[in-house]
Amino acid sequence: MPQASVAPNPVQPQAIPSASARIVILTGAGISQESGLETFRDPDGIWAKVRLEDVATPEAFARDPDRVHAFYNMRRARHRTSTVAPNAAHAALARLEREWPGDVLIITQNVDSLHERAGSTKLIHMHGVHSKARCNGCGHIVAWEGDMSTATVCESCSQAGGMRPHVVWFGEMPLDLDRIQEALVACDLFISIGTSGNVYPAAGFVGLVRKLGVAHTVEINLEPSRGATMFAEAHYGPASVTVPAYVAAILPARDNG
Ligand code: BV8
Repeated sequence: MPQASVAPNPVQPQAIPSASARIVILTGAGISQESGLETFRDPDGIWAKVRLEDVATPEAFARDPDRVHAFYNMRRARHRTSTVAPNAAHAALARLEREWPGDVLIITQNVDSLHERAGSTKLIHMHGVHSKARCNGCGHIVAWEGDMSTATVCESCSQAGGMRPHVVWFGEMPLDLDRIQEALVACDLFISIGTSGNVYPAAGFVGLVRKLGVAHTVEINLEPSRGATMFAEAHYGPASVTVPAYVAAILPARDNG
């Protein structure tokens, strides 16, 4: 019986991390693109259809809250459709967390819940999440799946008009920056997946890691990002192909003991 031919792995890592390596992974909208969610800066992306200054800043919310609520209600509804589900890239990162002997932490810029739905648990949503709402009045945070409006009443302070998506807008401080800084300083491998490298402070993480001079840096993206030259290694192609291939390529070394 001829040996079934095994297709060569399309991804050949330049460096296989040691078993104790602490891995930090930054993800952006590109990892969710094949799950049916639009990216931001691709030609057909979200910012090609609406100005971020009109829907993703505190000033926009103060100026026209109905417009901002309509924007996030539309995106929240999109996330609820049954066709939007984790893809092979999300699944591969959940596998890496399960099977890698060292620490694995995902820092995502995404506000979708696809990493959690794929099984990842070590996860920081630095730009918040669609699935929560926050009261501008008292700061109360609550799980939120449906539409929201200026008539929505806060269950804690009973005020209306102040409920907003629990996401980080431009000009607002991202979440968990202390934990993120600690993880970046301590990591041995920094992997950036599906992000264009346009938005700070996330786009600056690779520079911070490089300055420390310890960790290996890998970019996995559809095409070179704005920060491409900062990475020691890069693999380009759809995340649903490149991420599972990269994870499989660094894990077998473990399988052989
Ligand atoms: C901050 C909200 C202070 C939730 C988002 C002037 C005034 C005020 C601030 C600034 C300013 N100038 C600069 C700034 C800083 C600003 C900034 O960076 N602006 C940019 C536009 C220049 N940043 C901020 O305001 C941040 N806060 O700075 O606070 C501070 C902070 C730290 C310390 C001290 C002070 C807050 C930024 C957060 C803004 N909120 N989202 C929501 O609505 O979703 S940002 C938004 O962009 C999303 O979160 C998104 O995740 C993020 C980054 O975009 P990407 O994920 O990279 O998506 P993009 O479409 O760009 O790229 C997709 C990539 O995937 C592409 O490369 C593509 O090739 C690839 N791809 C596509 N398909 C695939 C694929 N790859 C693989 N496979 C595929 N199939």
